[in-house]
Amino acid sequence: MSTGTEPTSAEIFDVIIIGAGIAGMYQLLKLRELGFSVKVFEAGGDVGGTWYWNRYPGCRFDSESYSYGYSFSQELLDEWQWSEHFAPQPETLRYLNLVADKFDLRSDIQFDSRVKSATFNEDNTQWAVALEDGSCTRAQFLISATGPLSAPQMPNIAGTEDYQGESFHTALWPRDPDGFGGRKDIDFTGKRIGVIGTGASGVQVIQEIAKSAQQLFVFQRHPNWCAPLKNGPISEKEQREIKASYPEIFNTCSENFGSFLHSPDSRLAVETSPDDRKALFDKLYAAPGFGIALANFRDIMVDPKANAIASEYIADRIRQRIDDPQLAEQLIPKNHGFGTRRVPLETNYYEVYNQDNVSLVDLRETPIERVTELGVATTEQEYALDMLIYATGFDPVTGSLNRIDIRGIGDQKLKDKWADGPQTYLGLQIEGFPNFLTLVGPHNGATLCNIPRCIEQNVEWVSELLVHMRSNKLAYVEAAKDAEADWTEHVAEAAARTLFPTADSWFMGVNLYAGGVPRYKAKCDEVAARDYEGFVLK
Ligand code: NA7
Repeated sequence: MSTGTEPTSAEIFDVIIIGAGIAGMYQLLKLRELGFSVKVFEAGGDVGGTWYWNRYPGCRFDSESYSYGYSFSQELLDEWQWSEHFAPQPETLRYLNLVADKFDLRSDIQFDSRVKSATFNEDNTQWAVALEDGSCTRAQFLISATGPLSAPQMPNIAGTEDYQGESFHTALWPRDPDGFGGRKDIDFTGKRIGVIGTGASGVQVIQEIAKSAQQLFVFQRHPNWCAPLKNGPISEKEQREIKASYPEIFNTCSENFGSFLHSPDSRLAVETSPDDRKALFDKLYAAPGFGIALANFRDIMVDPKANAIASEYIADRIRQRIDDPQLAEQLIPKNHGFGTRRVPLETNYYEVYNQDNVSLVDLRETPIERVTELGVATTEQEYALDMLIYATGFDPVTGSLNRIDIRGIGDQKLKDKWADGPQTYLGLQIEGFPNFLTLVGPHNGATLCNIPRCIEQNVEWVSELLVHMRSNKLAYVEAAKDAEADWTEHVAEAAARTLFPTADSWFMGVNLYAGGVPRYKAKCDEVAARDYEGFVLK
C-alpha cells in the first residue's frame, strides 16, 4: 500500500500520538516510562492543546483548579500552587509548561506539525502518518489525543472574507509567545466590537471586552443558561487544606457522574416542597462552580417536570439581574431546559447588559444577512465595527479526527464509516481501524467529564492494553464488530435516559457517553479483566 514518502527505519516508532495537550502529554509520559518509543506530532507551536489555542481574554476554568490538574505525580501536586479557585488560561498554560519541563516531554514532541493523513498498512500492521509538509513516519500504534473541541468552526455566514477590520476566532486568538498566556495584547479601548456567539467562550470574552470597549454588540442566536462562577483567590489556609486533601479530592471526583467535586442532592425536585427547593437553589446559585447543575436535585436532568422547576428558578435570577425586563426575556433560553446544554459559568455576565456600552442584537428577531466590509449586516441594519470576534465554537468531538484523512482496512475512510454518526467500542477503538486508539474520542466517558480526570483513566487503560500486548507478543488490536454495535447502541440508550437529547448542542450529535464516568470506568475495567473482551487481539 502506498503511503507517500517512505520513512527510514529510524523514523519507525512503537507509538505515534497526535496532539500534545493534556491527553497527549500524559500518554507520552506514561508510554515512555513503560519503555515504548513514542513520537508526538502537535499542530501548535508548543504544548497545552486547548490551553495553548484558547488564549482569548477571559478564558478560564469552570472546574475547580485543584480538581483539574494531573493527579499522577505527588511531586507535581506538592510543587504546583493554583492561585485561584478557577484558574485563568495563562496560569493553566504555565502549569502545562511546567509539566513539559519537569518530565522533559518536548524532546519527543514535534511542534508545528499538523497531521494530514494516517493510513493503516495491513501487511505490516503499522500506521503511516503523513504531515502537511509531506514527511511520513510509521508506528505500530496510532493514538489520537486531538481533543473533543479543537477544530474551530466559523459560522456559515456569507461575506466573512470581505470584512476589512480585525477579526479573530476565540480558539485562534493571535499569539505572542512572550505575551500573557501566549496571547497577543489587543486593546479594546475606544473600539466598536462585535461578538458572534454566546456559548461558554462567548460569555467569557464578552465579560472581558465589555470592561473597555467603546461599544460592544453581542450577536446572539440563542441564549444559554449561565450561572455564577463565584471565583476567588485561594488563601494560604485553603492552599494548605487543598494540598492535604488531594486524595479525597480525586476520590470524590471518581465517584461522581462527571468527575467533578459536586455530588447530586439525593432528593427529587418534584417531591420537595417549594420552600425546601428554593433553599437548595439559593444555596447553589450562591456557591462556586458547577454545583448549580451537578449538586442539584437528582431528577433535574432526567425528568422534564423537575427540569422545568430548575429552569424557572434560573430564569427568575436572570430577571433580577437585568434592568430592562424585555432584554431579560431575550437572555432567557426558551428552546431548552437548564443543564441540557453546557452551562456557561460567568462573572457579572448579565450585568454587562445594563451598561450603556453593551447592546444585544437578537438574531432570532433580526438574523444576520452577511458580514460586510464594514461589519455585520442584519435584516434591520448594518453594524460598523472595528473588530469582529467569532465565538462560534467547534466542529465537536469527531471534527478533529474527520479533518485528518484516516484510512483503515481496505482503505476505508474513517469519515465515511462515521457518515451517519460515530461507531466505536468504549469510545476508544473502531472496527476496521486496528491499532488505532482514540483518547477522549466520541462515545467515550471523557466527553462529559471534568476532562483530565477521564484523560488519566483513558491513558492508563490504553497503556495497560499496550503492555498486555507486548507481554503476550501481540501485534494487532481491533474492536469486534458486534462489540462496537453493542456499545454504540448502549451510548444511544444512555443518552435517551437523560434530557440531553432535547437540546441542540455539541453535547449531542451522539458525541458523548451520558452513562456517567463511574459506570464507564467500571465497564473499561471489566473489559480488561476479561482479557479485553470485545477486542480481536492477535
Ligand atoms: P459553543 O458552546 O458551541 O457556542 C457557539 C456559539 O456560537 C453559540 O452561541 C452558537 O449559537 C453561536 N453560533 C454558531 N454559529 C452561529 C451563526 N452562524 N450565527 C450566530 N451564532 C452562531 O462554543 P464555545 O466555544 O462557546 O464553547 C465550547 C466549549 O468549549 C464549551 O462548552 C466549553 O466546554 C469549552 P447557537 O446557540 O448554536 O444558536
